[in-house]
Amino acid sequence: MKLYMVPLAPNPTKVMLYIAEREQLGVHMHIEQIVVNTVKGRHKEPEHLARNPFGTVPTLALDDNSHIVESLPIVDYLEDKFPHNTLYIGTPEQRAKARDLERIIDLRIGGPMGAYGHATKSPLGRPPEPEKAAQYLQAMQTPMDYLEQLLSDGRPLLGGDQVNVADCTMQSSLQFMRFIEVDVFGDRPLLRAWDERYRARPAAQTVLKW
Ligand SMILES: N[C@@H](CCC(=O)N[C@@H](CS)C(=O)NCC(=O)O)C(=O)O
Repeated sequence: MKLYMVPLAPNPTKVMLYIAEREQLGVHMHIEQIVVNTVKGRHKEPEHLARNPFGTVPTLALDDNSHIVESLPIVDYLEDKFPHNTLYIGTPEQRAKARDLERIIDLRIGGPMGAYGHATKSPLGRPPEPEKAAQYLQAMQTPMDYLEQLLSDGRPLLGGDQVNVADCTMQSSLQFMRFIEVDVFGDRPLLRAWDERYRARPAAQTVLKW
C-alpha cells in the first residue's frame, strides 16, 4: 500500500499519526508514504487526479491499485485490515464515543482551524481574509471549551487513558496552527498540557515537523 501525503497538511497528518501510533503498538502495516507537493500544485496534476479526482491528500493506494480518498475511511480501513492492537477498543458505547469525539474535533475544530490558517497565512498562497479568519477563530472556541472540560477529570489523553484517533486529529490541526505561529489555546491550561504530553509521544515525535 502507498499513502500519498504531505507533511504539514492536517488530513494526511491525521493518518500519519494514526499509522505511527499503531507502529508503537507493534502493528507494522508497511505502507510506503509518498509526498505530493501541494505547494507546487502536484495534487492537481493528472498523475494525482488519476488516483483521486478531487485532487486532495491523503490518498491511500491499495495493492489492487484502487484508492481510498478520505482520511477517516482510510483509518477505518486500516482498523479493519489490521485488527490487532487497534485504536478503537472497548464496548460498542466506548467505541462510538471515541468516534464521536473524533468527529467533534474534526468538524468543529479542525475545519475552522484549517480555514483560519488559509485565511491568514496560507501555505498554498490563498489571499488573506481577516473577517472570515475572525469568524473561524470564534467558531472553534466552544468545542475547545468542551475539550478543556473533558480533560478536567484528569484523563491523560482526549478519549481517556488510551490514545484515540481524536488525539491524532486534534494534533494534526494544531501542527498547522504552529506552522502559522498562532497560539489558539487561550486560557485552557489542561488542553495546553495535553498538547505538550501528546507531542512527547514517540509517534508524535516521528511524524510532527512543527
Ligand atoms: N475530507 C477529506 C479532506 C481532504 C483535504 O481537503 N485535504 C487537504 C489537505 S489537509 C487538501 O488536499 N487540500 C488541497 C486542496 O483541496 O486543494 C479528508 O478527510 O481526507
